[in-house]
Amino acid sequence: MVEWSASERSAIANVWGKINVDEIGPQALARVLIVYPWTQRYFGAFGNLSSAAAIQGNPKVAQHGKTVLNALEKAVKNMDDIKGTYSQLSQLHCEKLNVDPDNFRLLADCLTIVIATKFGPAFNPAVQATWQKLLSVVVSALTSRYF
Ligand code: HEG
Repeated sequence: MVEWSASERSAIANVWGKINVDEIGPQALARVLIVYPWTQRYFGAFGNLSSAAAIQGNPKVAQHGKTVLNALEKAVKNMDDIKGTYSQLSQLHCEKLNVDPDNFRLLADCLTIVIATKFGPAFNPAVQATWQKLLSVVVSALTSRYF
């Protein structure tokens, strides 16, 4: 069971409150597809992913990036039961989508980089540590139905 202190809860709420899902979601997913090109294999139905510019201008990538970040909001709103919150989503990624769970961490890292770039000095090491704690619980929850 993950414990969250009052200051951790407020740091997460603060970061989340400054995130524009429609901007950060597309940027984070595009970054995954550009930096780790093997992840493109899951998005064969998304059309043109042939260059960084194509990925960044691809409306399906943008839409799915928003979907992913909207799902992340569920973790922020249910910090005391992230595993339960993502149980079905984990099963979907494992059994239907066949996504290698190592990729969850890659997405988490790209999201952190996008946020750090956007927020600048406000995203200080203490805030980063708490934010990454949240993402590591999310990654673990999304992986939980694989085993
Ligand atoms: Mg996944 C679908 C969330 C990482 C590949 N992803 C979805 C859906 C959600 C979601 C909410 C829609 C589910 C539905 O239709 O019921 N994904 C989600 C989160 C995270 C994540 C919260 C990590 C934080 N996904 C992820 C990664 C990959 C991936 C790393 C592959 C590299 N997701 C994937 C694919 C689909 C979804 C291929 C189906 C997309 C589609 O066909 O529209």
